[in-house]
Amino acid sequence: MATLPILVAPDPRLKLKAKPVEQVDETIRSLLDDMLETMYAAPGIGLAAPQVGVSQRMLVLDLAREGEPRTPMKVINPEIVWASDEDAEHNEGCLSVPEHYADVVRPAEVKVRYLDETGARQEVHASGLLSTCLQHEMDHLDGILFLDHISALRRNMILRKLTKARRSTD
Ligand code: GNR
Ligand code: NI
Repeated sequence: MATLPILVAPDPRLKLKAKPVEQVDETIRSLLDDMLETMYAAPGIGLAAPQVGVSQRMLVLDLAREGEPRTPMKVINPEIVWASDEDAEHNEGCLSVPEHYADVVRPAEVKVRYLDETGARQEVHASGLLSTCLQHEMDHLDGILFLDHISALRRNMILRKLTKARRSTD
């Protein structure tokens, strides 16, 4: 296992639409394990493959709190098959937008169909933080960041700060 470097906005690779995983094989399983290790080390509650420079439709999640047993979830080729009419607002952060947070409105509940790490079809009905996090990670697969859900004014303010912070470390 290995931890992978996490891309930070405004990196153009975060804007790409990821390609479906064609075959759930050892290479994919190994990548998912590296993504989980990277997510736990960060630490974060979710990580999508494009954040580590892999343009494929897969993500990992674990909502367990520190000190609780781990509950890793590996999600391949996810699709939202149902979303509630009701919305919910949640304060979101992103490992690719370090140290910035914003309230984002999304459907409160979603039903997501996906493949697990054995290639078996799964479906989950998500609400609360799981719903928020699944939608946040699935956005990454389409090149969308939580910044794209807030006002252009706030988005550009955060992007300018990230660009400045990057320059000062170069
Ligand atoms: O660690 C993360 N926390 C978080 C909090 C609220 C809403 C979404 C998230 S996902 C984020 C990790 C990340 O950037 N995943 O793409
Ligand atoms: Ni994110």
